[in-house]
Amino acid sequence: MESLPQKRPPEPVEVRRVLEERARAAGFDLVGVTGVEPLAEGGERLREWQEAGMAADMGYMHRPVELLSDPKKLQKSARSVVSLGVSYYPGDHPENTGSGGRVARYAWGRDYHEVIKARLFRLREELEEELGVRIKARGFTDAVPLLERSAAQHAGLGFFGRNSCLINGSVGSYFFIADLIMDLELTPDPHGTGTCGQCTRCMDRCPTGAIKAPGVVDARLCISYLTIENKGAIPHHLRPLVGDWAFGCDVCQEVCPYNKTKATKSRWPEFSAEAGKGPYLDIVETLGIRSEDEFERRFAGTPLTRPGRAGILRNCCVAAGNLKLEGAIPALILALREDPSSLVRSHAAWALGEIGVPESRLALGEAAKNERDAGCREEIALALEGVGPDGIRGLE
Ligand code: B12
Ligand code: SF4
Ligand code: SF4
Repeated sequence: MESLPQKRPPEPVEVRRVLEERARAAGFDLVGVTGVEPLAEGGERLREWQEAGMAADMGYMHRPVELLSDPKKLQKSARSVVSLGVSYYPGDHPENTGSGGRVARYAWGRDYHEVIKARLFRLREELEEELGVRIKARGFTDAVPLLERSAAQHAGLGFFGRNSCLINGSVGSYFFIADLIMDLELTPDPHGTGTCGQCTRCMDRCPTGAIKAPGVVDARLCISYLTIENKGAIPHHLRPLVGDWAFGCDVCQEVCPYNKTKATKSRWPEFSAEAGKGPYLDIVETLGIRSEDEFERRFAGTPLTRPGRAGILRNCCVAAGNLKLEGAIPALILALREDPSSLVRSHAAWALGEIGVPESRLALGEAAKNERDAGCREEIALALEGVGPDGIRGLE
């Protein structure tokens, strides 16, 4: 039987040109390409990070270094890694008027996983059409086991800041990284370069001292981990340092001179404050969410579903305690009495102790008699110790 004429694969340099054009038209701010060789230096740094316990209990970050640093493990036939950057910068937080739980900028709008994935698939289809070839590709952002910052640095998207974020000299660091691993050969880009110079602002200003060395963040101390990935209690000694952050943390990016001068607002409407929950959660309102269904109804389609209902309420308790939010006392008392989650009840007890007015002491005393969970009873006792018989905090 006569074989069909084989279509010649397009030249790598031509594919690179078409990619650039299409990716920019699709709204990506940064486009780069690298090969599929293992990310050796990133892998080495990952190994040290894991061995030092800095991955905390994030199961997916304990996977073997060989897997996380090798794009070919994700797709055997892969020949190139396309790394894309999209700015999510939605602007700066307005002043907290006193009752808000602060949300990190990347989470103000719609869930970026879904939003970006849809555009990645469209981009692949457009490339197939324009180049006239079938492309086998995997497209993802923040969802599969690959050192995305390392791959992006290899692809020329930027350099590693001391805060460990990838910084681009023209747009700063408020951008998501997305990847298309493809079986098509493209001309690679030179590695990203740049430097922090003498600056150490992020290390000096991190509220919890989580940046242990340049480019090394100990997740166990990072507010982003504590409020998002962490499923359990926020350690007592760290609670006061969390401040009013209710989801994530931007401090090490806010202080960065690259962001002060280069951050430009995202062109994607999905990442604007109006598209999602915006810069603050209403703490009192959030503390009243008692069921998973109601939580889903309010937060579905935003990144805030990640820590789950109990996680978000836990965070709001901590923010209320740190803000000494007397207006939240009735909501905290209800949470302490009625919430089905012991995680929420114990953090509500802590917050009431922090606010430390006679009303909180009464509520804590009553809860001490009725609480069945041993961990919560301990939290209540600690909170009562802190608030003297007159309702004034006595341990400061
Ligand atoms: C686990 C994780 C976290 C953890 C741990 C963060 C950390 N720094 O390790 C926690 C929950 C704390 C977290 C927080 C945040 N995250 Co996060 N996170 C990830 C995830 C899933 C893996 C990161 C990882 O591999 N960590 C392990 C360490 C060892 O790797 P690394 O931090 O990337 O560090 C690299 C450098 O050290 C580099 N390196 C190599 N050579 C050299 C040389 C020098 C000189 C230096 C300095 C570094 C360096 O090698 C390492 C390995 O790649 C990635 C997505 C992904 N799959 O990659 C997103 C990701 C890193 N997160 C992201 C974001 C947006 C955030 C937050 C800003 C969210 C927020 N506002 O709360 C914060 C930022 C905190 C911070 N300063 O890092 C973006 C970052 C985009 C960018 N421009 O850098 C990513 C890439 C997700 C995405 N697809 O967009 N995150
Ligand atoms: S995100 Fe916040 S807590 Fe984490 S390293 Fe940056 S400043 Fe520190
Ligand atoms: S704040 Fe300074 S040290 Fe930190 S990442 Fe930005 S430039 Fe680098």
